[in-house]
Amino acid sequence: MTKNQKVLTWLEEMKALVKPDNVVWITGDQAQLDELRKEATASGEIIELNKEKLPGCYYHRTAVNDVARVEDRTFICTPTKEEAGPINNWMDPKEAYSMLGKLYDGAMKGHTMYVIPYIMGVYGSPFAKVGIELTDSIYVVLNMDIMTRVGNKALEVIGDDGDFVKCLHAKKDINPDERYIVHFPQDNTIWSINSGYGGNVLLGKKCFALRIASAMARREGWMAEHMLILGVENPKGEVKYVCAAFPSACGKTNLAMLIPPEYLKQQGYKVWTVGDDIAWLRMGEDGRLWAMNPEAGFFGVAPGTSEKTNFNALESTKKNTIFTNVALNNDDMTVWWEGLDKNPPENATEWMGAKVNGKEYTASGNKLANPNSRFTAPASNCPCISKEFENPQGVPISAIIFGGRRAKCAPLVYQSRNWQHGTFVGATMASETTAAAAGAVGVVRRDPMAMKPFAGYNMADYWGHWLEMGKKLGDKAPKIFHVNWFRKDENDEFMWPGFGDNMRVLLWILNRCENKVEAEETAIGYVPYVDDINIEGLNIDKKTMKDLLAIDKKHWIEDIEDDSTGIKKYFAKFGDRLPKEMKEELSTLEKNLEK
Ligand code: GTP
Ligand code: SPV
Ligand code: MN
Repeated sequence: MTKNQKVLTWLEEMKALVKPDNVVWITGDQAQLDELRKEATASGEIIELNKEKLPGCYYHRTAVNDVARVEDRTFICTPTKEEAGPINNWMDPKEAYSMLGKLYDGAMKGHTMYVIPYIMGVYGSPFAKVGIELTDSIYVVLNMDIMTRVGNKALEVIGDDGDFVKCLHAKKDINPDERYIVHFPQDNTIWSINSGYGGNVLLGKKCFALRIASAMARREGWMAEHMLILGVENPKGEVKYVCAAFPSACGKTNLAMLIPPEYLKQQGYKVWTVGDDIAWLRMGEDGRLWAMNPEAGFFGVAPGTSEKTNFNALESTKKNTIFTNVALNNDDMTVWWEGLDKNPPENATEWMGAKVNGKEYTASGNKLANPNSRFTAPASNCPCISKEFENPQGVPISAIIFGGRRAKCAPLVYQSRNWQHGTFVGATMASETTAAAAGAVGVVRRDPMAMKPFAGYNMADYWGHWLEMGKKLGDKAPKIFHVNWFRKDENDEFMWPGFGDNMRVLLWILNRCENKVEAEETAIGYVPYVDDINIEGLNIDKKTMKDLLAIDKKHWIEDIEDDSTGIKKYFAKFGDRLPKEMKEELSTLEKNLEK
């Protein structure tokens, strides 16, 4: 398959460790993948769905204890603990290899090991990078085929001597007590064991394209970010691109594929999707910041996805898609999840595998689909995929948007004063936790740049790297904004309609980038004048808009001072490594709030 000695040597070592019965190289050939689909269907690992309604689609359930990323079992194994920083789990690399080596010993006995060479990024792009994942799971092979560019062309990219990211995954026995997702940034190596769920095992995604890549990016002077990339086309046909970093299950896929409200559609506005989860950013020859989506598919949250909320995502799942942990409609072999429509199937199988009457089951408050159930869909299925999706150079970025779930505090949108302040806005982001990671849901936690679970090195150094990038970009740097679609009123209801109507906020952002609209300078940055966010056709009054944009100094001071989640407590964790610019920005904010 390859003459690359680094690949062959590593493969021999790994074979000796996990001792598979045989080894199969994934070539990227469709006939081979078809055979694997047949094999996994025969064994029950996947179930083929309705050939007419969902051609090429399959259904899969993971173990009940294995339905989300496991952040407490995710490790960054840098030579010293300080390099991993205070908010990553750390193990000494030698100890980690030795401890895990024992778990992997013979883990693939009796099984086939699949060797998946894959490209993160556009084939032929100078910014693309290659990984090779070894796995004992056909489900992983089929998902990687959708999410990345797999097969011989990846081997071609690394050639006889090129480097690659070494990824080892074994399902073993899905024992949660021995589940580990471990990264060795110095060795470009990822070891994952005892899981079969998404972000824990599709090692090109969070493990490589964020944790390992963020460390590479710092060494090489670029950025790997948990960001969607979208293009807004105006009626003149000009397209401006923005990136947005929201924590897991906080609306990236939805924003990336949004359909503008009627009044804007009629004027000719359109949104094009370049990526929905990860962006690799670097300075282009023109001095601007350019973004490329390293992925080839969407691993999207199913619940809440409907024709109304995200038509384009739903359309993307109509063929060649894998559904994980949603509910099955046994009558016509289609899928269902909460929020798809109001008709749960009567003859259903819920996500844990029990046959239930879906109507009665949901009526008594049970969920048919796991809240973190997902679809794996090829990006090429997406009706609004950007024509720049395959552009090896990526797209130039006008604005970077941060955001999270904040019932209080953060207004609908505000703009930072400059890159340094914007870096502070990103660094102090907080959000209520979601089902995308194992653990409590709805708890406010700091999630800087939506990268808390994904930075492959010390977060303080990561902020330093952001500041460095800002210096390099100078006045060509994108403008930095913060949004909050999730502000709630006293009845605990979302105040902002969200979804397609977020376009109204995007337009304010782009107008700011082009100096087309004034804004009010406040303690936290620039906030829109109420009349500058168009509410035509919305069931929202001026008073609500005012509330959505209001800055309650009390909440902001609390956000800084809070004993458990406050910014001060948070920054203190990083000790001397905290960039001085972040301290400066904090004291500016405090002074502004006192006024
Ligand atoms: P990951 O794939 O985990 O990184 O998530 P994501 O950031 O892509 O989130 P996604 O777009 O899948 O949205 C997650 C959940 O938030 C879904 O249940 C959506 O229905 C909901 N959501 C998305 N956008 C909005 C919005 O503007 N308003 C409200 N209220 N909910 C939203
Ligand atoms: C996320 O949790 O941010 C995801 C899903 O995009 S996973 O691939 O599981 O990380
Ligand atoms: Mn994500």
